[in-house]
Amino acid sequence: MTDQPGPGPEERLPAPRPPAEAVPADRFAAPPSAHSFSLTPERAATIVRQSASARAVGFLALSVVVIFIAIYYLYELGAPAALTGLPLVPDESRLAAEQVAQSISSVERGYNVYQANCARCHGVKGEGGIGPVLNDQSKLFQHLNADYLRNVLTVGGRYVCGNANSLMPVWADVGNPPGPLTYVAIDNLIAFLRAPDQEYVVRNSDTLEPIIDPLTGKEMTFTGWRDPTWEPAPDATPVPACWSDAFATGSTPAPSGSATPAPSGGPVATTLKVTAQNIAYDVSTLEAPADQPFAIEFANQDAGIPHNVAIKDASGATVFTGDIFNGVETRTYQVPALPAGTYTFFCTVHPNMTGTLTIK
Ligand code: HEC
Ligand SMILES: [Cu+2]
Repeated sequence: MTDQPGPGPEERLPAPRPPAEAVPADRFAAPPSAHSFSLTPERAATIVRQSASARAVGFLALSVVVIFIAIYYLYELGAPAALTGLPLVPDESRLAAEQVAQSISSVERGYNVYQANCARCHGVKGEGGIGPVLNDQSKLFQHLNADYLRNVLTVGGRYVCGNANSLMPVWADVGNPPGPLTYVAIDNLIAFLRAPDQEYVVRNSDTLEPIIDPLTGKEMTFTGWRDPTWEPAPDATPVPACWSDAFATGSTPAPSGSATPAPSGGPVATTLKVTAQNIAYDVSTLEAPADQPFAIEFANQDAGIPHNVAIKDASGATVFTGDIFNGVETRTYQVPALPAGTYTFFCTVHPNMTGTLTIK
């Protein structure tokens, strides 16, 4: 092809081909065996072998699945009693173990909620203070059940004794007025309050990492309060619905508050004055002469709240317990003669109300 004009229209492309001529060749043919429809004995044997292996593979695969299901069943739901104790059989189902792990973490979170919100009134170990004791077995046995705790935390302290001026606020954020704690925090708190007396790990409330005691280098732990094996004595009086009823002698004004009989020999020379107001004593130190009976004029100014004055010696033994009574009222306790020494006076109801009594 060139840019020059072509020689003429009869020579345009495509150029006509010469007619095709068949090339002579031998016909290609398969050997006679290809045309036969019956199997050779070798081929038949191979096919039989192959299908047997295929069935074996299938059977193995099925067995693996079946065995897996059986093992997984035992792992997840626990082995039937007949199998436990055999080697390789787990003692505990995974679901049960998981439930235990979750309740442990609930208790550990509840511990933090308690220490942050409740310990200042109910004591770090629930021993009581401004608020009533919580770690008492007879209370934990039935009185402080999960429903009751949820009600107290939702309604506030007035749920306990019907005291509208209760010092204990509403804690649940669904209460009226709403408190600071969410449903989950309350659940964890209840789990903590009712935790059995095993050891738990103190954890950081954000990271949930165990907290290491800087002195010992070990994880800090705490122990649950409730002894699950505890049972009340058959003749025990049930815990009163209102905690202060356990203390109050209320309406019957007793002339002498002392548990020990008033000392004979006329009026005592020394009378100490103690006032309780807002769950605290007005004095932190008292002084009395040695080996002489004396009196304590005790004014309870907290309306409807029980207080008393009790005395323990340096070894912690209680040497005098004044009657517990509700305010507002004043009673005079007759205290027997005490040897010289340093004593502690305290309120039986509120372990954080204490002071020092010096006898000399
Ligand atoms: C300001 C102090 C204070 C704080 C903080 C406090 N409480 Fe109380 N709590 C009380 C007082 C006081 C009572 C007694 C109620 C009454 O009679 O008014 C009480 C009662 C209770 C009771 C009922 C006890 C019984 O014997 O029936 C429970 C349970 C309780 N509190 C749990 C808690 C928990 C849990 C927290 C932390 C979220 C908490 N309290 C925080 C003061 C407090
Ligand atoms: Cu008191």
